[in-house]
Amino acid sequence: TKTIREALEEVIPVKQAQLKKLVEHLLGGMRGLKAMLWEASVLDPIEGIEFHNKTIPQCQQELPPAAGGKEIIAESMLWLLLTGKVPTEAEVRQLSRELAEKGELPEYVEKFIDSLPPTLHPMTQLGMGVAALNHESKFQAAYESGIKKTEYWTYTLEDSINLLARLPTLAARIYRNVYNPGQPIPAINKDLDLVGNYVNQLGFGENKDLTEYLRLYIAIHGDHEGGNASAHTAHLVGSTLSDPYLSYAAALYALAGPLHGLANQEVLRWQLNMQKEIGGEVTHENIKEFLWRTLKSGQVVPGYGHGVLRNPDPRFMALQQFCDTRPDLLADPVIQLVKKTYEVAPDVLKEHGKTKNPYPNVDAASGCVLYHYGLTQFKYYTVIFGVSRALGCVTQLVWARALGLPIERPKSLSMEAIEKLIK
Ligand code: FAM
Repeated sequence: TKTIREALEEVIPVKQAQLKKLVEHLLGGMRGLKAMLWEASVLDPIEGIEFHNKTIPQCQQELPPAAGGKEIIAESMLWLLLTGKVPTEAEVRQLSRELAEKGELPEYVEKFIDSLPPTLHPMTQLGMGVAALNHESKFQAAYESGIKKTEYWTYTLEDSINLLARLPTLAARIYRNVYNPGQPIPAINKDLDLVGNYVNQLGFGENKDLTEYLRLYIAIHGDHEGGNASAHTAHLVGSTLSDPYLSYAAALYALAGPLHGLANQEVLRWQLNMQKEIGGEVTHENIKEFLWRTLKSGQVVPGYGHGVLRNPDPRFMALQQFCDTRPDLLADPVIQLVKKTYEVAPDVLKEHGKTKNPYPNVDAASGCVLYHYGLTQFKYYTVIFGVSRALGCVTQLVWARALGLPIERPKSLSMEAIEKLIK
């Protein structure tokens, strides 16, 4: 009698051989497959992301910043994503106030988060906290009471606003628990924007440059059309009429993968290793050697490559531009290393010849500025991405319910069925 392991050991090589034969017919990760409606943004391989046809520089020009600030804020971006319109300053201030008023966490969530071991990855904690917030879901309660389909979107919007309001408070509490246990968390300031409050609660409120950086960061990470793993997950889970909390909790666990959002944590770890190995004098030559060592050891170069983009990511360019205007950032050795890596990595990746896109994505730049400003715990970086990506995901949830989009259910095929198709 065979064990289940022995039975599998026999089947796997047969399937592997079958797959090899079929490989050119399989849709590798559904790349390029047009299968989803997503209104808020479209990703062009060359031009990069456009939010309702507006590029990042256009958004920087047109969207109202925080009082006394220059960068795009989360509220302006959310308004644009949801409505397709540029908000007025008064509209943005009103939205900031609404979010601030709804930002407190329920006590049971505070207690739950405080009970988690500080060694549990911050992204795992964030997803758990967001899922627990579904206790509060207005959509779920209304669904149970028997609402009409045409009313779904209003309850989805209400949950979405509550989720967006609470995400930074939750994320800041996780930061406090993991890195500064016992430290008090400042109360939400009703006159401040969402990210202004988030930075305050993280304990960096005095640093106006970091606040501006995170405003820009959170606005431009907000949406990247629908096919990326986190956005698609939120959409898929939401299509079952799971409420926005559960849908977004699922999305966060897609974001937590190293090929997706966790790449920003990985980039900084990798760049710091590079710095340690290279030592004093950083030249293009020794960066190249380090890149080849990474590639030859079978690892990916984190922060490079993309499923859709075939040019440097305009989000990377916007974050680089932020550095270019500040002498303290330009003088930072890690920021210089990121810049120098960008000067050589595309050629190395072209020569390596595997990746379809040898250029940097947003994660190549996002962590080094945080590091410079003293937010040095890079296991936390994806949480910041997670605070941001909710903007696009909840926008889609509201529109999916408003348009009555159906449950997602693509067709899968076995290898035999594919073979029959291509014979
Ligand atoms: N370094 C080394 N090899 C790479 C590479 C990189 N940066 N990017 C792609 N490749 C390889 C890839 O592993 C694949 O190899 P195999 O044929 O051996 O499987 C080959 O090149 C073709 O891949 P592709 O078609 O160019 O890329 P995919 O669309 O399959 O994957 C990424 C896209 C982003 C997952 C991939 O480029 C990658 O792993 N990059 C590094 C991780 C990263 O930075 N992720 C963040 C992406 C980001 F924008 C985000 O989600 N935040």
